[in-house]
Amino acid sequence: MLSVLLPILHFTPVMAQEANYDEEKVPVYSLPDPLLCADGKYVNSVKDWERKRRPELLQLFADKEYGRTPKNKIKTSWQLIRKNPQALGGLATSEQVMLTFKGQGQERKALLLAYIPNQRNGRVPVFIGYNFMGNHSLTTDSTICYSPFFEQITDKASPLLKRNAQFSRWPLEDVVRRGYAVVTMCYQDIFPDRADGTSSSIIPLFPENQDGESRWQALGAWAWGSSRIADWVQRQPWANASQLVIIGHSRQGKAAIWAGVQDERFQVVISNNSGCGGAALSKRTFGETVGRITRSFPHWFCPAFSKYSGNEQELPFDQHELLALIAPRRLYVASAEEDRWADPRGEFLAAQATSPVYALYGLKGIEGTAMPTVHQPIQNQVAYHIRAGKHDVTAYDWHRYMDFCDRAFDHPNPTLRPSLSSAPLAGHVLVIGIDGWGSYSLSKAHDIPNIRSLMAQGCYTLKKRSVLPSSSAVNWASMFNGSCPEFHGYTEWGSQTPEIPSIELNEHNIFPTIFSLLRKTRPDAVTGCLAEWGGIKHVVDSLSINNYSVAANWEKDHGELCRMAEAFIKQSKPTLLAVCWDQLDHTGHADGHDTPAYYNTLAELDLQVGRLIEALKQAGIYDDTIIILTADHGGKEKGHGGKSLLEMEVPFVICGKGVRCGMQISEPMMQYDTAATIAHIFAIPTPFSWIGRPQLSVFN
Ligand code: GTR
Repeated sequence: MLSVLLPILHFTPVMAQEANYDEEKVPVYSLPDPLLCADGKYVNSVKDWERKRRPELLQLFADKEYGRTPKNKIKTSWQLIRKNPQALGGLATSEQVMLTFKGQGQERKALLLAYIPNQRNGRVPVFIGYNFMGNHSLTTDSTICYSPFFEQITDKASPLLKRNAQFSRWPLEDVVRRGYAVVTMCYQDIFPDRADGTSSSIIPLFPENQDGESRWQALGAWAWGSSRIADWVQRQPWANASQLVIIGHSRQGKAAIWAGVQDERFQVVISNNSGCGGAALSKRTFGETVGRITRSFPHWFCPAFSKYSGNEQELPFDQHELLALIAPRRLYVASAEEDRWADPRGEFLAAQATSPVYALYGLKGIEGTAMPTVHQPIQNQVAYHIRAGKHDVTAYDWHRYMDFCDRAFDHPNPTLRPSLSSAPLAGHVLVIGIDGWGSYSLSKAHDIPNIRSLMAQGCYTLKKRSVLPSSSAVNWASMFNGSCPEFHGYTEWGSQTPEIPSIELNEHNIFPTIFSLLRKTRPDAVTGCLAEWGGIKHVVDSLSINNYSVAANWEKDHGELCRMAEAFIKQSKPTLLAVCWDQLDHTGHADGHDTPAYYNTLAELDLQVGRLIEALKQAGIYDDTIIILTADHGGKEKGHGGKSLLEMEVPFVICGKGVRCGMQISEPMMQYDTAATIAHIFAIPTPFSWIGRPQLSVFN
C-alpha cells in the first residue's frame, strides 16, 4: 500500500521550471465580463444576476471545468466514535464522527474531526476544511484515529502515519481561543487523490451515468464532501449554522471555491493559494497552466477542461467569474509571495474582477487595480492578502481569516479585553506629543497660555511616568502601543526593530498599536501620524496609518509640522491624529533642558498648539474631539535616558468632548496608559499583551 500512496502525496509540481514566470510574456488577454449574458444582454440588477446570469455561469463551470454534481442524494449516516471534553489542554471538546455513505450496493467511510471551543457564549461560527495528510497529522494527540484512507496502510512504521506532521497548517488552539470551531476531514476519504481514484471514491455510489466530457471527478467530489460536513455541522447544538466558513489550501482551495459556489450555506469562502483552476486567472498562463494541470492531474477536473490546454484564450469564462458566483457572500483570496506557480497576481486580479458583481448588491469588492504589498490585507466584502514565504497555509493566514470572519459575523474576539465603553466617546482624538517635555517645566514656563488653557478646561497629571530608559523610541512605542518594553520589545532611544521579540504580532508583523487596532475595528477610520523625528515610524505601525509623514525641513522651518497638521486636519478631519514635535528635545540637547532657550522653544510650540486647536474648529470637528497633550520623556542638563524624575515625569493633559473640567488626575499613570485611554475613547477592545489602563476618572 505504501508504494501506491507515496507518489500521490508528493506535491512538487512536475517540471515547474518550464512554466512562464515572466510578466512580460503574459499574453494580451481579455477577461469576459461577468455581467454580460450569453445572449448579449447586460445584467443591471440583482434579479437579472440571480435568475439569469448566475445560473448560466454556474452551468458553464459545471459543464466545462469541474463537472456536474449529481442531483441525487445518497444515504449518509453519522456515528460518534470518540468525544474528548478536554482536548487541546482543556480549551476544546473534540469529536470524531464516522460518516458512512451508501449507494449502488457500495459504501465509503470518512472520518470527521471537530474541535469545539469549551468557552463559548451560545453557538459558534465554524471553519470547515479538508486536511491533506489525515486527521492524525494535525496534532500529537494519540486518541485521534487514523482517517479511513490511512487505516489501509499496513506498515505501522510508515512515515505517513506520523502524527502532527501538518500541525503548522492547523493552529487549532489559536482558532478555538478566538471562539471558532474547526471541523476537518481527510480529502482522500472522499476521493483518493490519484489518476485511478474514481473507483474507490464516492462517485460510484451515485446512480447517475458518469460518462462524458462533463462528468464530475475529484474536485467535484471533494466539493460535494464539504457539503456533507456542513450537513453534520448544521445539526450540532454548538454550531451557528448561519456562520459556516469553508477554507481550503491549494488543490483544496480550488475545491473550497467550487463548494462555496454551489452551496450557499457557506457564508465565507476562503481560497488559500489555490492557483490554477482555483482563484488564479487561466488566461494569464502564468505559472501552472490549464495544459499542465490537466496533464498532471487528469482526475481533478471534468475531461472537457483539457480542451483548453494551450488554448486558454478560447475559454468562454475565467476564474473571476467563478469567484463572482460567491457574491453577495464573503470571499477571501490569499496568496504567498514565493508561490509563483499559483500566480499571486492572477489570484489578486481575479478577486478584484469580481467587484462589478458585488457592486450590484451595493457591496464593496476590491477597489483599485493595484496589488497590495506583502502583509497588507484588504478586507471588504471581498478580501485579499499576500503573505511572505512559500506555498503553505500558516498561522498568519488563519489570523487574517479570523479577523475577516469576526467582522462578517460581528463576532467579538475573545482574545481581546473588551472595552469598558460600549460606544465611542468622541469622533476624533488629537494627540500632541512634545519630545523632551518634562513636568518640572510647568512651574517655570510663563508663555504657554494655550497649554495652560487646555489644562484648565480638562484634566491633567504632571506625574505620568516614562518607561525606562527615559528615551524616545522606547517611550513613543509604549505611548502608542499600550505596553511595556518587555512586551513590545522596543527598548532603546532609537529602536527600529524590537530588541526583545514582541510578545504578539499583528497583521503587519509588528506589535499591535493604537493605529492598527483602530484600523482593524474601523477600516474606514482616517488616521495620521505626523512627526519631526523619523524614528517614530518604526513604532507606530505606519502601514496601518493613512498619512504617516515627516516634516523633513523642520530644523530650518519650525512651523513646517504645524502647517502639515493644520492642512491634514482641515482636509481629512482625521479620526486619530498624532502630531509629534522634536524641537523641544533638540533645544534640550543643544542648550540644555530647563534653560531660557528651552522655555523659548516651549513658548513657540504653545503657539502652534493654539493653531492646531484653531484648525480643529475650522474643520468643524472641535466639539467632537478629545485632545491629549503629552510627552515621551523629560530631560536634565543636556540629556535624558536616566532615572531621575526630571527625565521620567511628563505631563498628560486631556480635554474635550465628555472630559471633566479642571481636575487633576490623582491615579498614577504610565506611558502605556495613553494608548489604553485612546482605545477606551474609541471603544476598541485591546489585546491582553497591552498592560495599559484607561484613565477612567477623566470622563464624565
Ligand atoms: C500542485 C498543483 C497545484 C496545487 C498543489 C497542491 O502540484 O500543481 O495546482 O493544487 O499541487 O495542492 O499542493
